[in-house]
Amino acid sequence: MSTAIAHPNIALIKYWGKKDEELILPVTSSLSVSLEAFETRTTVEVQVNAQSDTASINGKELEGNELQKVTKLLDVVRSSAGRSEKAAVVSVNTVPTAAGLASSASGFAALAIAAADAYGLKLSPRELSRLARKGSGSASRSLFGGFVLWNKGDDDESSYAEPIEWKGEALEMIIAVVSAERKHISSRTAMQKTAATSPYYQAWIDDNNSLVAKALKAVEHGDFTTLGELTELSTMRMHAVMLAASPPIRYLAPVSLRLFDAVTEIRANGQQVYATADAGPNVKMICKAEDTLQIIEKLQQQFPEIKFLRSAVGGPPKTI
Ligand code: 2P0
Repeated sequence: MSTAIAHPNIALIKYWGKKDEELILPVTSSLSVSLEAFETRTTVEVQVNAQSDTASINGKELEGNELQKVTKLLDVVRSSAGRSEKAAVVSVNTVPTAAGLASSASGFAALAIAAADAYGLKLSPRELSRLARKGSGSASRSLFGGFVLWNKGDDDESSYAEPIEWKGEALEMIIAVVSAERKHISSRTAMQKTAATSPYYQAWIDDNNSLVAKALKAVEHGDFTTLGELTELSTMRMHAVMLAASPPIRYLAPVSLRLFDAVTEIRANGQQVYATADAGPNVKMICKAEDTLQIIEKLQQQFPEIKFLRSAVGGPPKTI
């Protein structure tokens, strides 16, 4: 039996689309930051006599497609380990489900680590990031703490995540929880529809790869201004490419855009904060740790109905 804990991550430079659906090889590299405040804790227990795998998240048994994704990852582990026993997976998520933070990233990262350990596979963090990637793309980035680059690569071997050192001041994230509604269209499906129908898709690929290269330099130089500006560009360009799909895919709500405006205004008044949003209406912001409280205060005045969560930059996953 093995238990692992992993943190979610927020992409600053986004992943939006695959060139290989089976191996989950992305069309662009991406760059993220880990969140300390939340975690997924997953236990994998090998079951000698079981006929099939079981999995639960926060006490709820998974079925259908969700269970299939877990079994698929366990099959990869079993095949490498030369084992065939089924497993029981129990996962506890402290990522607030309403926060719009992809729990699939921390979930599949914790599952990859716990499953490899439970079946006796000794894998390096890089190998574990490749394994987690096959469960969910963004999970490859949750194998490390801090700032993380997921190299798109061009095959299973070369598509992995690695940590990059941030040389700047301490940063924090603010999460504006605007909606607890489930997504009307999953990221996976939305990516496929964007690739198939958006006339701007190739431009997105070319441009986002160049943003990754610039963001890497900004991280290496501790240049928060450039990193923040690139984050907003990658965010808006990701939403733009999916808005151009047919039919259009729109995750941002009117309140999301009002939050982006509020962030621009706070910045104009001298505090550095940059906003991003993923496959949902919630807005996440990145700022200097010394400014977090004041920024939340300003936002709270303007948006009394919204709950603002904060998080420091998270560390790497661990086994217990
Ligand atoms: C990201 N997102 O880079 C992007 C930005 C959402 C918007 O990765 O199909 O759950 O399992 O590989 O990783 C969400 O998609 O998709 C995501 P799959 P995933 O964080």
